[in-house]
Amino acid sequence: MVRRKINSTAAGEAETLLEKGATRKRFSNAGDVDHDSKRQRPELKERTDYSRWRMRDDHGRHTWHYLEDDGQVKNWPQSYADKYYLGLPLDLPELTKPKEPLDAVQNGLEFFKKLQLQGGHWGCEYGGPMFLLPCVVLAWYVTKTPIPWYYATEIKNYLFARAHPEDGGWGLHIEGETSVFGTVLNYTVLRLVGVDADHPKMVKARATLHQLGGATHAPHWAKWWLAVLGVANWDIVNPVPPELWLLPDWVPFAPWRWWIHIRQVYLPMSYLWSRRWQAEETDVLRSLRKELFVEDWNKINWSAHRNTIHPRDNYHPKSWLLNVINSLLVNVWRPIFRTQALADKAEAWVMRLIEMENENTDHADLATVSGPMNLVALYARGGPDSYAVLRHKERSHEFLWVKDEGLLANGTNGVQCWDTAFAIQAVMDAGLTEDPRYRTMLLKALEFLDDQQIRENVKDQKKCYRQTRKGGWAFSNKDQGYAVSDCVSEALKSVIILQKTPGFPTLIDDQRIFDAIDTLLTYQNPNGSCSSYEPPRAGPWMEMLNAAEVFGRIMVEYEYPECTTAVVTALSLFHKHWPHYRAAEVERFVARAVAWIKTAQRPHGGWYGSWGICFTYATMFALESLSSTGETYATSSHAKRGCKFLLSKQRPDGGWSEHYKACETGEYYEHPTGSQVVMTAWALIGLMKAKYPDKEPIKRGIRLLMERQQPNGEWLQEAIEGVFNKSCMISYPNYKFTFPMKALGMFARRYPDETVV
Ligand code: LAN
Repeated sequence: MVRRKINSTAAGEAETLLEKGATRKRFSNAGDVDHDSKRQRPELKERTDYSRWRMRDDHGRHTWHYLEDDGQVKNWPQSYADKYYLGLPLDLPELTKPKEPLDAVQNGLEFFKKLQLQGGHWGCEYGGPMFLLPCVVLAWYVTKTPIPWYYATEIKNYLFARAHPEDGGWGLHIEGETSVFGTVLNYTVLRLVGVDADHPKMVKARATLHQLGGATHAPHWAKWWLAVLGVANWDIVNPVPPELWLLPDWVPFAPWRWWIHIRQVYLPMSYLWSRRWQAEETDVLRSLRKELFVEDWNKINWSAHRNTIHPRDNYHPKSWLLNVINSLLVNVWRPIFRTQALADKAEAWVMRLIEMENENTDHADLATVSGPMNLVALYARGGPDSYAVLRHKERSHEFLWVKDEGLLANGTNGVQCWDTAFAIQAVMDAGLTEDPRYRTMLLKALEFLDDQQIRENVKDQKKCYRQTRKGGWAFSNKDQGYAVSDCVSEALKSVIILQKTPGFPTLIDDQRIFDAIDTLLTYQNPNGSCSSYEPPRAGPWMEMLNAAEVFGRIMVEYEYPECTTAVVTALSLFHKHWPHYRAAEVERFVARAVAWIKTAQRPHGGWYGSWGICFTYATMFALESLSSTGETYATSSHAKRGCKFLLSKQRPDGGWSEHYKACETGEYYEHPTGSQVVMTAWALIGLMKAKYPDKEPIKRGIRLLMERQQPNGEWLQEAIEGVFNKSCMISYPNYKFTFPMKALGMFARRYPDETVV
């Protein structure tokens, strides 16, 4: 059983070879990265041959493969999707130029259809954050995982492509200004994959890093990684005591109350902190001690730099309370009261929680920070050969993505369910679900959602503090298995829409739909709103304990208009078709949720968005919530103010273009590069949902969407679309298809006689 699983992916191939002791044979000729300080480091190649990369989809598990063998290349041709991801020409014919918005949707679908994967969903790069690839590569390095030359080469290419054009450093995310966090970690990655310290780009990046104060000025997470590498002393890392997990549940700040991401990250972080675990020394690690610091490494007063941080990295300065707690933990708790027995007990419980995460996700883990960190913790616990370590290594490949610029790490193991749900809805909004041209595509998409529905709650749900999830959908895939309020909702809506369309089969029976509803109904907060993974388990005051410095709003769940709206619309659609199932609860839920939406409106009329940029995104959702209970421009002052807000931001060319600075500051900012198709689509959808009566401004936006569409039906990538924790941006490349198509389709149905261009 174990063996079969381990054999199942590309990484599996590597691991199996590793077990057989054949790794060297496979990788050494190819110049894989060498971790043994006694051996010579290989030369990196300029680039790989892009015609040899393939993305394999196995039930929504995505892994990239580089085919070195010509026979394999022939037997496994590149798909359109592969070529598209890699930026290779698709050679698709020009389509008839659209006259009407509906033609534009059809051209868009013609293109998008070709990108559908065999398993019925869509793939995409899900990059943006610049600290994720380091998590994967550093975890591999310290666990002595061979990194094949083609990965190393494309990692180098990606990081060089994404270095700041002027100062050569890296930011928190791809569009951000250079920070110590981004530069320390990505510089380290480059060195570990074999780039020389004398490389001109490294010299430049190092100079920038030193100007910013060097690694002593890095934020907590970077210091933690450097301590794990042995490039910094553990004394520079603010405390991450695992014994917090021993606190009784009633304690107001007990970790089970934190936001799921922070509590999952805290587990391996605290385990390794507690053990002060460090990787085996190598030449390159020794050299990094000289390269990353301005100070003479041997003379650094490590503990004096626990709180040193460059202002650019200090988005959320630590509270006075946290500083006091940290200092007590360092000076009193650890040296005087923390017995070994207590540390052992805490480590054991934290490890047990990691093991439960292993079981519940088949070692895929929640996301790209906790996953790699868990790998290191499991390696530190049981050495290189345990099943948990091997399976983690194998699954870590699912975080990776290859694109024209090189190889990066995605924010999660993909966007499968989420993008598929929106693709179905775009077709629905255009009234094309019964069109035979899209039947196969839609049927495959439905089959995918059928396959990906989560059928059971996690084992020991209470013990590991997980939310009910039965009947739900995750953002990415079932393996990851974390239901999210809006992911469940969007997937459920799409399933209902298709299953209620004549000619589509009922793959998901009523009971499974009810399971989804039962889970959704657990998501409402006392004030009527919805959060993401769980209802909040503590208040925003918990940010006083936010130690990460680089992110805001990370410690607990908050209330989100986006998530709330998704649940409202899913419940409303469900209620229409099943008017008797938990009817009173459903109605009450919707009424309270919409009432909450009104309270969250800002004085300027917009709503603050937490997962897309920013007011435009959330205002679209909020207006949809209002319209679901009949509140539109004509009937509701809230809808009216929302429309006015959007219209006040329309640009002379008819588009919208909010900049990510809005997420950081809470004020609307214009993007310097001008109108963006995704943002324009969001604003138009919001206006149309609110039934804004004047079609002229809407028509101008629609015209912009049509003008930006390429002759083959696609739209090109523009500025970054998504965000998390206020400060970090993340790409949603499929939004440039799904939202413009939705907006165009809605327009076509509302104004069937308009030609626009
Ligand atoms: C995501 C991606 C999807 C997103 C939506 C469904 C769009 C949203 O409506 C709810 C929240 C959710 C599920 C979400 C939460 C935070 C994630 C997982 C991410 C933005 C993708 C990456 C991010 C994760 C926290 C990255 C790792 C970084 C840490 C700070 C731990």
